[in-house]
Amino acid sequence: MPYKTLKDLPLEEYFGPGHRLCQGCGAGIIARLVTKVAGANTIIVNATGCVEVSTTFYPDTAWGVPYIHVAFENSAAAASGIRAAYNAMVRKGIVDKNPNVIVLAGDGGTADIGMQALSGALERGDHILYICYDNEAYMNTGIQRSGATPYGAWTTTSPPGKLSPGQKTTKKDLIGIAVSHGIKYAATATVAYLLDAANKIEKALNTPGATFMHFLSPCTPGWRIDTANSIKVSRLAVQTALWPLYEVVDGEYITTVKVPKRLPVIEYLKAQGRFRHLVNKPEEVAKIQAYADKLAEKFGYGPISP
Ligand SMILES: Cc1ncc(C[n+]2csc(CCOP(=O)(O)OP(=O)(O)O)c2C)c(N)n1
Repeated sequence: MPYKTLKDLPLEEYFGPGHRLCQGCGAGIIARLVTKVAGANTIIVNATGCVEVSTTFYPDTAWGVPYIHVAFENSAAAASGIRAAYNAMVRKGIVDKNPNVIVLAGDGGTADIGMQALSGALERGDHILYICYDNEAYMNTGIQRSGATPYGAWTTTSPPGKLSPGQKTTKKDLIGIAVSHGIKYAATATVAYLLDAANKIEKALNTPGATFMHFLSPCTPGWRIDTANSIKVSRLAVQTALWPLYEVVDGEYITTVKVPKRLPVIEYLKAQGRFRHLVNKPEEVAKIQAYADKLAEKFGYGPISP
């Protein structure tokens, strides 16, 4: 663990203030942390989405490292190509250092639209770090559901009503999908646990081959939360076991942040407007609680404690 406290993080900043992400946006915190840990010798490959539109307003850029915006479908393929080009340039002595190649893509760009390119890169084992910042919907285009939207959440395309709880399906298990490709390192993270996240980014970058990180990224307009509450809500996701923090090293699942006393999921649900329609429906809350209980069992989180 290279970082024991947040004070150990590099002071250098490669993701500047002046980006136009919302106040309280998780993705801005993730971009800042990732570039801090990765350092100057890094290339960011960014799929279409909030991060792209909000950090690259012509003629400005928030990026202090080389950055490329690619189409939604092919961010992992573009990263593979950059890696192959640098491998060749290092071999030929044109450059002496191989950069970190890091993809940043939303859940729409990962769980749905960019899945085939991601699968190809993971299966080939190209040495890239793919980071999905998961705000649990297509936020940039106005909050449409994705394959990573959780059960019961309101979005504009999963509206709750008499016959609908909101989103009708559960989230895709992106880590499970990534791990099934035989990669050596995958991890979950979120912005309320920055030290845990920083150490995972470092570990992923130092692991040969393809690595994958799944970051829960609060979205204040999409989750219907106050801008001041995004860290609190991200912490509640972990404390309720809806977002356990773990890593998968060579196929072995290891919990990195233990939660001996769990909170009931209602605490997470009632903190967000996107679940407002569910909080007085005990049968729906029970379904989400059962989902969290399974995760708690898998990752060794403790019992619910008042
Ligand atoms: C192939 C394609 N389909 C749709 C769009 C329109 N589009 C641009 S951004 C976006 C939402 C992206 O969602 P996500 O990947 O979850 O990232 P977020 O906006 O939440 O950051 C969509 C649908 C597009 N640019 N390209």
